[in-house]
Amino acid sequence: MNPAPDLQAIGWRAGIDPRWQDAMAAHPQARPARVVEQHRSGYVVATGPGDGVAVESLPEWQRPVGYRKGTVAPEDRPAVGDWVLVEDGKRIVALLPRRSAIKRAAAGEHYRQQLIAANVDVAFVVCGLDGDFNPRRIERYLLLVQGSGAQPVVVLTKADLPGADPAAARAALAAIGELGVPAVAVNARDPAAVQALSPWLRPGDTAVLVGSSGAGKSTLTNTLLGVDRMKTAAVREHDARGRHTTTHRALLPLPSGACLIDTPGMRELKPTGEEEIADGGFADIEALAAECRFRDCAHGREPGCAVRAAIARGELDEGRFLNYLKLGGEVAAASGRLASRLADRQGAKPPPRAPSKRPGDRTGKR
Ligand SMILES: Nc1nc2c(ncn2[C@@H]2O[C@H](COP(=O)(O)OP(=O)(O)O)[C@@H](O)[C@H]2O)c(=O)[nH]1
Ligand SMILES: [Mg+2]
Ligand SMILES: [Zn+2]
Repeated sequence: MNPAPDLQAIGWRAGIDPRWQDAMAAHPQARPARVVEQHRSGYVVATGPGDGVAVESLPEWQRPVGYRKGTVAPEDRPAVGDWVLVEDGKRIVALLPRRSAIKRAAAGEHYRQQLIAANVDVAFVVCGLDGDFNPRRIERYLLLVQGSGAQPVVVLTKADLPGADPAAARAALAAIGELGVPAVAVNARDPAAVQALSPWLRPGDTAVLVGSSGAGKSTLTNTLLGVDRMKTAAVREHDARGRHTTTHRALLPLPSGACLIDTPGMRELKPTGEEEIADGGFADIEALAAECRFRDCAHGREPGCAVRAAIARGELDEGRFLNYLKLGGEVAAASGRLASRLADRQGAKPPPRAPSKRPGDRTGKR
């Protein structure tokens, strides 16, 4: 199959992923399309720039996500950036395997994952150089992005503000720099300045913007688009935080030939339990910990603790160490919850994954 140039304008890569063959053979009438918007009520897909259509999808993807044995886990349902097969231009019949997925754990009593974006090449971790600048938060984002298959790039916005100090920010992010993660400081409102991101926005690339509300994600999107497509918010002065103005995730083709996914600010970015703690830029702390006298050193008051010694010598930032402990604890707790969910699911009989609609099975109860 020779995809139309239109598909290439929304991130279609040359050739077809060999893992897609089975799904394509099972649905010979269906055509590939990309999920460009995700709403509570359903999906909008496109086969080219600017032609989004609302489509139906499989009933098992429409059921409430709440925990029920045998329901399709949220990370196995389509998300923005996914390639899907669409029949008659109006019905998603299959989700095609992903080359990358950025996920977090959803808040709530039961373990659930939430997909932030799929099939992305680059994740721009956006943080303002204003009062909201927070290296600890950037470490958290990196931890979640590193294992996703997408390349992280830190984008420090508001470099034009009087108090902005890009050099100090880069110094605070030195350990992240050691991982080879670039940090670019920009004025997100300035079209010339945002050209600094063009190495990651080549034709066919898909990038996602992540970062807290008010960081400048929608501003960057608008500047890169050259038009104001996304609503932006004035920052409240007392706490430098913006209001949530981006209400859904959307994939937008850029003039450069790349695609950009803007996301609503995420208040809580919890690890899924699949992360590697060193990916948050903590490899140096892990190396120090290996030098502690006790193998199970908790780096508290144990004698011979190499980590505490490094903090005392001023060689390790204590705030970064505390974040390492906090994130490490969260990853460990989440991986425990993930393991018990997997065990649970193996115990439960999985539902038949019918490719077509099954009328009469609308309640999702079983
Ligand atoms: N001066 C300046 N203001 C910015 C910059 N980036 C974002 N802003 C402002 O910060 C506020 C929040 O930006 P917005 O793009 O809505 O943030 P989002 O929540 O991450 O999408 C808006 O008032 C923007 O105009 C920047 O680089 N420089
Ligand atoms: Mg926004
Ligand atoms: Zn120790």
